[in-house]
Amino acid sequence: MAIAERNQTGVKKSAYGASQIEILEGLEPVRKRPGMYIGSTDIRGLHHLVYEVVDNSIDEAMAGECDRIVIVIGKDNSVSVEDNGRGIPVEPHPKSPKQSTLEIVMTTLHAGGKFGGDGYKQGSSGLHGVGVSAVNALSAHCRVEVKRGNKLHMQQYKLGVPVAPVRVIGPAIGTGTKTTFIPDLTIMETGDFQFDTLAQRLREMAYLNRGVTIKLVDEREGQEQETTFYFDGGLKSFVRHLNKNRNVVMAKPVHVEKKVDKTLVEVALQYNDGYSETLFSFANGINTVDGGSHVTGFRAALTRTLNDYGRKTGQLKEADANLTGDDVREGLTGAISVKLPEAQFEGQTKGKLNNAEVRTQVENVVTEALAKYLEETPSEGRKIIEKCLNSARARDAARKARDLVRRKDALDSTLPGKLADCSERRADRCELYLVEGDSAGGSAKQGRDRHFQAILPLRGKILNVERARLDRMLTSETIKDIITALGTGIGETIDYSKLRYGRLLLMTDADVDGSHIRTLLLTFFFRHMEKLITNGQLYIAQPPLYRIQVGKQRHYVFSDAEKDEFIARLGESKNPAVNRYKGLGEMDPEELWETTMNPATRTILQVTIEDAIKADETFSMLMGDEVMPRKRFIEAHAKNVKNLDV
Ligand code: 0RA
Repeated sequence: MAIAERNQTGVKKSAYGASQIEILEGLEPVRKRPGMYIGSTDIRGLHHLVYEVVDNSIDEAMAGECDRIVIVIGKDNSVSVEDNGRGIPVEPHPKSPKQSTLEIVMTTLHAGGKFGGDGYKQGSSGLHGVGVSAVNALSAHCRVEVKRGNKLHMQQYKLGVPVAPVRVIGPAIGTGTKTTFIPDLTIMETGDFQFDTLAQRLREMAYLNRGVTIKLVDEREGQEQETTFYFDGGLKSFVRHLNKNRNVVMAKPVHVEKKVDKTLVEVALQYNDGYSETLFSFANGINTVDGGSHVTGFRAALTRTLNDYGRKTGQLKEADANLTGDDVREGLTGAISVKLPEAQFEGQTKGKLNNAEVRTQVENVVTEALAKYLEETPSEGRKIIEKCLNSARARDAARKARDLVRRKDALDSTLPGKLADCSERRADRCELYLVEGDSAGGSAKQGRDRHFQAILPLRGKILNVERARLDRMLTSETIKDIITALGTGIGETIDYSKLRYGRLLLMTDADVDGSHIRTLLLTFFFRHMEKLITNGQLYIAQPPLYRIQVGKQRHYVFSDAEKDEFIARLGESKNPAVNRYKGLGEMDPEELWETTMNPATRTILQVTIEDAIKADETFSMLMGDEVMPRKRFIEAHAKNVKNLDV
């Protein structure tokens, strides 16, 4: 047994081994400032602990030494990660001959990297490889078992401090490493691992490491479940998955994996007949949300290769302008992964790859693979170029439509006739309600505070088109009215400084039509005025579903469950009059003001970019040709009003 003493940070120190003290000092900073090492101590940080341990096994898989990783959430709220790699070395470390390498790895900050040779280092969610020692430091209890040289070695730790030296506890067949930890809840705010969150990230890791089986098991009482990820196709499987609700233009994704110098480049892409781009990029397993040199190289290759090919086949005529980057992005689904020894990240969130050499490496790999694909499958090549030409034409038409909107603006700066504007002129104090239907629009106009609230009624179906694209959206009178009312213009020349309202509120009925209109509007804002969303200026108004009148008192509730609860609480003697609103139009101006517009009493939901992305996905599903998902969606949502927030 180790004799424990306390230092000033409350870390219990084991008293064995003089050299130990130095190393223990090494883990103190992690417990002092956990946020610096794992991002936060909330649920995200908790999951980060798991990813950190899994990353080490992924490193071993990347080295080609491991093809199976099993993660188990235990009954005791522990997590164990087991792999069939070579096992962390247990031999004395050359630089510290009295200590097992395993112990140094577990108790020294950043030790992982030093022992990993010149392999690629995997990283998690923006915090790159702080090492399993950080997890150890933040664990009430941790245990590592290593199968190596036909022996099972083991060491245990408390708060990162070894309980005893590494020991052999039995024989072993095969090799591998198993790390089990229970987070220290005096530092971590929660120990409640979320199966679905872990599964999502592990799935991503499986896509990025083809041929590796990743299994997640939940053994906690009452929530027993498991899932296994294995993707032989790597990023090709990923792209197929992303396109699963869309109509693809190519039978199979183009897929290439190639090593250039020390960089491993993997790319998969497949066009669909939609109008947006879905592009994921990773560097050493980290999702590079802000792109970087690998994405730049990819885009350059795509534009150049498609132009070259279009010219060669004659689909692109001499008089035609080159396809632009935007033209080749429409309907593109792609995934890029690079693995390199010294990845450099930049930006606030470290989400952008900075290594300049990667640009040409990716560009060359993609150019070669794509040119070959186009040569070998000319029928697909033709379809892709045709699609890009369509995008170019649409962009041209959109430009003309936009000019029209602008010219109209210049000649006649009057606001839409249906707009009931507010009297306040300072945009940041103004709100614009976009209201479904003329009748609700009328109530809103009467009920509002005209000083700062403006109303624009939206009549009927906003867009009665099967396939909404920018040019068609812009021909919709309703969308033109919205753009004119907002004052920003649209497209490349959009000017947010001209925005006439600080806040935009979508007010639609709680039925299928309402949800359709809301999905369309969210998609429009997501695709054409994304900044309104990222600035947090877009909201969804929440009109009540029921009015419950008891005597002279009126109460409003927002769901069936709330209504049932309210009535149950009233008890037997009361006789409430319950009124279900079929639409906003049934509310009189006072009710609309009180429940949905008065800042003091209303509930409004801020639209996040995730909401908008979901709406965009729903939109593409609703507009797509696949009938079943659309039918299922409409059936599911016709019943359940709560889920209409798509
Ligand atoms: C460096 C060298 C060797 C194995 C590992 C790292 C290793 C680390 C981890 C962490 C989790 N699972 C792991 N599996 C392996 C072994 C080198 C050799 O045997 O020659």
